[in-house]
Amino acid sequence: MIELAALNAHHGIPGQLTFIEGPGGLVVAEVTNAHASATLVLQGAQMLTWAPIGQSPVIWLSRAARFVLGKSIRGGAPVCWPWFGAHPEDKTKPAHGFARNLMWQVSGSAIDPDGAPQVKLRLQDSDQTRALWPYAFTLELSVTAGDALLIEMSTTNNDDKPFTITEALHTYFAIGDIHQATVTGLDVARYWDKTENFAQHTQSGPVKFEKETDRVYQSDSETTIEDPAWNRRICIAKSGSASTVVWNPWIDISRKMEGMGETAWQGMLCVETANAMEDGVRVQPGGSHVLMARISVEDR
Ligand code: TA6
Repeated sequence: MIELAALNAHHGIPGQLTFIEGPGGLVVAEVTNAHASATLVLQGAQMLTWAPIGQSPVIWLSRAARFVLGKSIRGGAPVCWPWFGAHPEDKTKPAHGFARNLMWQVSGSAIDPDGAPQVKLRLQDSDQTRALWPYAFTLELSVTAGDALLIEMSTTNNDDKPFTITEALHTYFAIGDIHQATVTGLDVARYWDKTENFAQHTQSGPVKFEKETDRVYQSDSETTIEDPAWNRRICIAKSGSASTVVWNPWIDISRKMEGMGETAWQGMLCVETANAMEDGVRVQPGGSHVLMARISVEDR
């Protein structure tokens, strides 16, 4: 068990950032201040919750989520890295890579100039990661939880050979009603449809939801979730990202999916800041790449 007292002494910020023992004994960084409340679990550097003060949750966390060491938690913002989806050659390797299942180290904390607490977590290669992916790397995730939520993930290649990653901030958003929600900002973008064996299509107008939706869009644009049921919109600005993944499992998959809950699909939607499919990122020895998502919410 990570020593909570030492973590709080080194990285805690009195009244704003505290490390606590969360469900399943997992260590959680808890932010509560005048701007927002948020939680981030050290396992997987996974955001669990975030809401500006006065708003209902913006990041969705399943009520049926299981908190188990070494397993991704259903909801929040799991980190998919160094591959997104199934491993391209070896389906026995973990889906969405290994970063979401491993314990990260706290590498820093601060208050940004707007008064928002910032936490930095780091993951480095180990025997365990090199058995799955044979490269030396540093992966760093920085979260700034204020009126807006800023997530920056930087990949550094510490190896002597280049590598290519696919990746995603697999963010689950809380919405009032999937039947009424739409996603704008993807008009005319090309996408691969996983529900049609990755057939390619072009988006026309806003994305609407009438059935299982699982798509990788080629787009570096900002997207907006329009949520008439809760009378608000969620804006997702990004950089370092050539793909946006849009996912809702709908009824049948939700029933079978671990930690999801039977009816939960009606109140969630994933819009993921990613580099996937053809848009993997090549990182040279000594080089870095930064993926950034900035999430904000406003009334409609
Ligand atoms: O991003 C969409 C997706 O790749 C879907 O195909 C779906 O399986 C989902 O992620 C969840 O994956 P997980 O491995 O967390 O169950």
